[in-house]
Amino acid sequence: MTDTRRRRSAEDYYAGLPEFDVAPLWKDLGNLLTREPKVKAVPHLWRYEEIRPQLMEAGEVVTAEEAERRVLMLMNPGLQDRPAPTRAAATNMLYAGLQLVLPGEIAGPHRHTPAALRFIVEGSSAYTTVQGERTLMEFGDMVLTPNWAIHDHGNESDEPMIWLDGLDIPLVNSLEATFFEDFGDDPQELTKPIDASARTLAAGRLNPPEQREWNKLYSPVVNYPWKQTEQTLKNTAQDTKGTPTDGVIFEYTNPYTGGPVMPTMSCYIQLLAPGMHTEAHRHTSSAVYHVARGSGYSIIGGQKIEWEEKDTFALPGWAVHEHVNGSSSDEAILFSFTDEPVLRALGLYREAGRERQG
Ligand code: GTQ
Repeated sequence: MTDTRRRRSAEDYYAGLPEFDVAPLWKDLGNLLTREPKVKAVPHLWRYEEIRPQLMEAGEVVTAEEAERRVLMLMNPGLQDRPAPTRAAATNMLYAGLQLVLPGEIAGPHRHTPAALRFIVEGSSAYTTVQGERTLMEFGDMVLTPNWAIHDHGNESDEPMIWLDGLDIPLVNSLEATFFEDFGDDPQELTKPIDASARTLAAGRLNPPEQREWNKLYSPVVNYPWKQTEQTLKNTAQDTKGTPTDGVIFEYTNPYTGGPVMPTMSCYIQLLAPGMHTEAHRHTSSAVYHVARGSGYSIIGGQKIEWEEKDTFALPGWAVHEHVNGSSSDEAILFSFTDEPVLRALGLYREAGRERQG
């Protein structure tokens, strides 16, 4: 049988394809399968000195109760053409925000599938209650509110409380796996002693028998207290300058597994000795850094980010970076959270050394 059809022009062929909801791979291959990650997030600094007044003004515009959570979200300028559910992002998959709870305020209990962590920036002894366990928070404490854990905040002290929120909202929204449930305005009932997990578990070496039954993907510890964190850093810094790329660095861990605190995000604390200039490297994971102590700069993707105490900055995935402690007398301490556990779990974590940029 002979085919008597006249072949259409290629142009007509392409024009006809959308009608069938198909498209030619060969026209798009280079966009779909890039030689390296094409990262849209940009290196960015949020200066506390600038953001704090904006946040305090939010305290006059809206109550914590009205707002549900009074948070200024840190919006990465490179991601602002995304749709709303993933635009609120400090890096590709990480959300960050600064939250204010004023004296006497309550942010009522709720839960959601995106997981959260807090790093306390300012204030003293406001609380977060997680699944019936209340923790009183101090500067530098790192507090977990994992996937689907009921949590509420309140401030019974007489000073404002401000902390950095880290959540995996862009990731969970990309996966279309977000659920949310509200439990009203009253604080949840306390079913455990205050700071029970911090007092019994944070040493990380002595675990109770319940570790054998723990079947959650996250750490049983609610609060990783700054006192212990800082002491560990300082003790170690007396003996060593730590790793070439990160100085003295520790990962916060789930004491039952030694693994990251949550399946989607891991947290680190690092100390840069006076004058330290780290080696440059890059990795596919992204991170949000917060300056706990000291001042200096980081060079990220060729851009100099000059940071001071309480500033927050974004490290996009695959961006070459190095950190410099700008002081010749004082230590610098950086807190960070990262999406590294996701990339590792999926076999997508890569790391490479690079020449310094400055
Ligand atoms: O404190 O529960 O920054 O639910 C975003 C969503 C904080 C919180 C955020 C939240 C919270």
